[in-house]
Amino acid sequence: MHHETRTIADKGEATMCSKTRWATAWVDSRTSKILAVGAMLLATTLGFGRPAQQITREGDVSSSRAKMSVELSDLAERVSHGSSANKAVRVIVQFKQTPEERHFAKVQGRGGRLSMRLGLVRGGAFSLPVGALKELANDPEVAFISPDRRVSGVLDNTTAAVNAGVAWAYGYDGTGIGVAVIDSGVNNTSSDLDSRVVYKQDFTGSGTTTDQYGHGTHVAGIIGLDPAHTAPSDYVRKLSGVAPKANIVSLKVLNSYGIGTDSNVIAAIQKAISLKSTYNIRVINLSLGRPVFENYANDPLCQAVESAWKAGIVVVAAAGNYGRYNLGGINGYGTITAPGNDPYVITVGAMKSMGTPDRGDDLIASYSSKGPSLYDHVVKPDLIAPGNQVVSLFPGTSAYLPTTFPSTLILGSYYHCPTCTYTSTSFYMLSGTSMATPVVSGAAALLLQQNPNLTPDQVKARLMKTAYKVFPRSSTVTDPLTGLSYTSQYDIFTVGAGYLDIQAALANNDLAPATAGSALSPTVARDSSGNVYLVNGTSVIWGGSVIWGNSVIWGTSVIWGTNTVGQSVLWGSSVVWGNSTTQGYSVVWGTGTNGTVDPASVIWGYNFGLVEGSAVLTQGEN
Ligand SMILES: [Ca+2]
Repeated sequence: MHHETRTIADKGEATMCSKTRWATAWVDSRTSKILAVGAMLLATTLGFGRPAQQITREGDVSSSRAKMSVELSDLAERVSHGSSANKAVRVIVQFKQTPEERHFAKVQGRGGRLSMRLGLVRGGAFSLPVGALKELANDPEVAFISPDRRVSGVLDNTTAAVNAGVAWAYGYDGTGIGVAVIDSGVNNTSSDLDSRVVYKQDFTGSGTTTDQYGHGTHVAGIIGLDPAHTAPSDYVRKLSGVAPKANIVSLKVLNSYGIGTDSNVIAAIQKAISLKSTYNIRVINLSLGRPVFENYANDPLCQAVESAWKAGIVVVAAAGNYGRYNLGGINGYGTITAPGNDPYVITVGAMKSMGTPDRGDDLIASYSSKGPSLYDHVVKPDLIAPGNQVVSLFPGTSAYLPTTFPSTLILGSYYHCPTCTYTSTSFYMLSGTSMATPVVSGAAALLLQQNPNLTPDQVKARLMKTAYKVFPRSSTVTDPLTGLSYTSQYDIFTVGAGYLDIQAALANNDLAPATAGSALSPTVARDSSGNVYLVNGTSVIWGGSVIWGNSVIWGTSVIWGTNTVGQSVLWGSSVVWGNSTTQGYSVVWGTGTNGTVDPASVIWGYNFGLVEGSAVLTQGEN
């Protein structure tokens, strides 16, 4: 079972995971070629050792090989001499004719357990002892046996895009690392997470630690969902969190409508710091935010997260979902939310997996908030990670989000079986930088498991330096409801240092200085000509293109592409660069009327920008 938790369907991950995935009969393409050669040699040897007529007879060893996929064939060879012959493997058996009961009985007679009939391929899916593979393949009525290969799911796409499978293959799964999820609570009704929610506390005054909104459970699942416990063997998709053995500390600060207050969040951060040694809390996940009203040095929410950082905790915060805002011609620039505007934390924007595990087709979500931060002009986000249309844990049928927005619900066909038409009460789908943030939190947990001595700065610098930096120059999406188009540039204020790559981060040994603040996000300044420059300040590691990529940084000048004066540089609006807090505030966040901002309210896709925020959360972007 331990190995099976690491399986993911993506081909690229299969390549990296082959060594530890043998029990589930996965091999990489390179290995299978080697095996194929070995199998041919073996078959030839056997052939020479037998009368010629047996070579072609049904039931011969060589014919049984021909009727099994190469990975199963090799698996069967390996265990035939060992004690693992009774170990079950999930297979699809195809018969030469439409199977009748006697066909299924044949498999069951060899210890197979039928999990699903597959009339379309004249066969069925079974769990079968490895030792029975050869015999079954020798059956003249059997056409072919192959592993019941996993297809990819959306969370699979999420973990695949950031190369999480490699971490699992190396044995990094978050074991022993505590992640504080400061959110709407975590419902651990599913044992996918159950035993690892090690602490719960309510800060909202609701009198319950239950996730009444439905957000925190989903977020916690992206970090720590472990499919090993509950996903039955007949599931066609197994969804896994990024750090599926991490412990979760649930601190509830958002009420049943997803609203909380600064004070609740600050109290929760304080609690997380006080519990740090008890639960080895090394990461705080903040998939929440509210508008920026003042410099981070004054903002109490920012000061609270800085305290956590000083206490040695990696703080990961959402960038915000306001990247489509264009009031004052800002094109979504200057919309990073607090506390994501704080230079000490890791701020995360959202990519779209495009429904595939390969990251090559991934695009930025146009709703992902962009930097620089208002007033302080901090370069944000720091990283981007998959956050669009992510399937994760369902909070229960009475929670606000799934009840209010049926579009978030998914069918059993999504992960259970192709013909399962029931509405899932195990998983559902949400979108936004809220979902991208826990992907990075999970990654931080993996890095800290690998090297517990890393400081928060060192974790941040490692993740940023090793982030994938190959992007298109721009992409455009049209909202199907409004017909409005949004063009995203892949610049430093949109994608930060790049797309999270866990494989690259784990393989890297570079250490930022242990000096506190060594990975402070830099600030930028704009001269009278409109040129934008990095201001490195006390930071010592942001000097060059290593962190940001050549296409966005040249010297200390922030450029986009190769054309520094390109007409399509969108972030020129003076509003974003203004030093007047009232000017910036009123344009970016609006004042009064519809969408009134309550300064005391920590909002997330609700109060301010209610309609758009909700649409992002519940539908994402195609
Ligand atoms: Ca993809």
